[in-house]
Amino acid sequence: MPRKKSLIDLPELPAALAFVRSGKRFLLTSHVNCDGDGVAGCLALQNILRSLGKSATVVLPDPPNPQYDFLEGWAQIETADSQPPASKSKHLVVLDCPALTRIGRIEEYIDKGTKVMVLDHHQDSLPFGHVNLTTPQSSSSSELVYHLGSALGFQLTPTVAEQIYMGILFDTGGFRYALTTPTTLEVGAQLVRAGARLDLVADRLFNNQSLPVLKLLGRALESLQLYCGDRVAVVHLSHADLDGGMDHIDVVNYGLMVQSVEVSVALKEETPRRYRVSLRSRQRVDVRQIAAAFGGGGHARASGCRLEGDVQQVRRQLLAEIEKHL
Ligand SMILES: [Mn+2]
Repeated sequence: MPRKKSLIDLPELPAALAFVRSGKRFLLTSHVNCDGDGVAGCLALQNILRSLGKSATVVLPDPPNPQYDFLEGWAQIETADSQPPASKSKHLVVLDCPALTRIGRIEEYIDKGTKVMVLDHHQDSLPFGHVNLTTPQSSSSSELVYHLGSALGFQLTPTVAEQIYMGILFDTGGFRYALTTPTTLEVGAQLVRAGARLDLVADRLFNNQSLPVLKLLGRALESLQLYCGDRVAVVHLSHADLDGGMDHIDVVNYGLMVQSVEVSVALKEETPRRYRVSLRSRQRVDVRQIAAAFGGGGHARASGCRLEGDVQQVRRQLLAEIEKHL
């Protein structure tokens, strides 16, 4: 990567560089139900650290989604054991995670001597690390890995370029969401120049469903209903649907394809009567505030929370809150 002035303002960049230089063995992790940005960012940072002669292991709270198995290093990702390791890691990097409460069993990998660095781009990110390389100005945590690697003088390889590119593509929906900045596009160009195969990554990310899952998507769309004068779309997936593999589709995005819809909601019944709620908005509504009203968080255009009850209760509660913001 060219070593010139950083493309983005990161006040804690010097502290992040010192953190990397002071460590020998690094553990890299992300939030529970780690998404494409978290997986790709961890793998890219692992390669950057190894290029500096460091040892780096990716350990996630749960098994990574096989959708990302084309990324080099995916098969070596470890999953947190119920038995945490006897010797705890001294340097832990937590990517794409706004709060320490969201790393699940990885918490058991930390003791008083563990130095923690956070790389995150959520608006509501808490500075829970000793070093916090965080800014909502970045499209993704993977983009932050690019800026960190660049400041470390890392020479991009095709492998790392492709990993970072995938994380960015995932979080920006293919450079389409509002969190895409001019800097994101510049970084994207550098990554493609360095060998990221943009057609392959887009294909693997967006055209990578099995036929049964695609059929389930059809069923999910059948459940789509409009509320609040057709400005809110709600899809509902039962526990049985999720068991069928429906969890692998980001069904919430489909609600926004309806012209009149401003806010799209997906209710996924993770366990009976416990719903994971995903919220998306087209332009105006800050769905992070809606999620926050129920203890959740995220971004202005994409957020989530959890609610308990039967589907009618959950939907009623959400619609009452959404209506305040329409
Ligand atoms: Mn992210």
